[in-house]
Amino acid sequence: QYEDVRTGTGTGQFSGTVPLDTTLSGSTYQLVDPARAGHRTYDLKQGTSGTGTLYTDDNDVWGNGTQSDRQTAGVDVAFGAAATWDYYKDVFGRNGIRNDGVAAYSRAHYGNNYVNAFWSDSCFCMTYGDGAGNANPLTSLDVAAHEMSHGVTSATANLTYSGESGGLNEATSDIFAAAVEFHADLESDVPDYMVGERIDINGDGTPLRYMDKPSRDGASRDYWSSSLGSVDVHYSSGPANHFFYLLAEGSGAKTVNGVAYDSPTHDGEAVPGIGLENAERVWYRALTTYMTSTTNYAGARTATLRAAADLFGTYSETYLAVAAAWAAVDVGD
Ligand code: ASN
Ligand code: ZN
Repeated sequence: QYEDVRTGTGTGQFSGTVPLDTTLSGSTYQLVDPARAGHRTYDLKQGTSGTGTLYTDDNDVWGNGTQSDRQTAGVDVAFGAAATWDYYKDVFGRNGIRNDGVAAYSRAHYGNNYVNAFWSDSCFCMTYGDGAGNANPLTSLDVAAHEMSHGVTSATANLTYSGESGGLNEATSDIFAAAVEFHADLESDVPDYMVGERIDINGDGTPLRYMDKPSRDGASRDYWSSSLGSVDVHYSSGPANHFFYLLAEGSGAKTVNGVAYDSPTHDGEAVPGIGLENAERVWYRALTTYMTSTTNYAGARTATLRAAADLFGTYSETYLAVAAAWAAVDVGD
């Protein structure tokens, strides 16, 4: 099917003004992205099922950054899907969520006062609520990358969404949410190791989750313990997020892009950072090559050590840093 490829411009609430790949059908532009397998973005118009209405526009200038414009959320989630697609393609050569060149789709304006967003395997789609009260729409780049990465996890390790494997599933989405932010490197959304910092879901400007010291949110665990498997998956992700931060940036106090972090370790031991991009490669290879649906924290340690051995050599500096970062969150010795 012939598609007339256009480059439009959108202004999201979080993305700022960004280029958007769109499609011209007759005299109407559609939020259909021909550069990324035809990813489509829909306005659910507060519905909770089906696809609602495909976003269309007369002049290929989308949204104005305010919530009262229905297109604004569409711009943010279309941009988030594109940036996440590009991240997996550019960094890992992954061609879409299932690596089969098939696009998912996105649905904005789900329900009323819905303060969440989610991935669904059954529709192979991402869905975003508008928030409520103080909480902004759940449409920021890290939220989109988090949800889309649930699709990647489903298509690869398929980590079961409960117990320790559930925490690793959640951590995988947080890890790639941060990675996508750094890769996109937006001026309007300075890359950081926090999740949901633009949403203001707590109403006091604090993020949903912190990776340098997960317990900063008041609920996430910093370290593995034998009770971790009975903790909600959004909090049992903590030790793996903490591992990842330590592996990327190292322990102690550090400022990245003007944001201050201070990452503790279990026994006060120092952990060297190997850099974010190397840490991403280790986690991605572990996820796609060695983790399975039942992988627990001990298994994640083994999987990442194997990945580091494949990528950098057994007992390489990187391999030893992986071991040290796990020990620092009390996994292995
Ligand atoms: N936004 C949540 C998440 O992706 C939805 C859920 O609880 N699964 O983790
Ligand atoms: Zn999640």
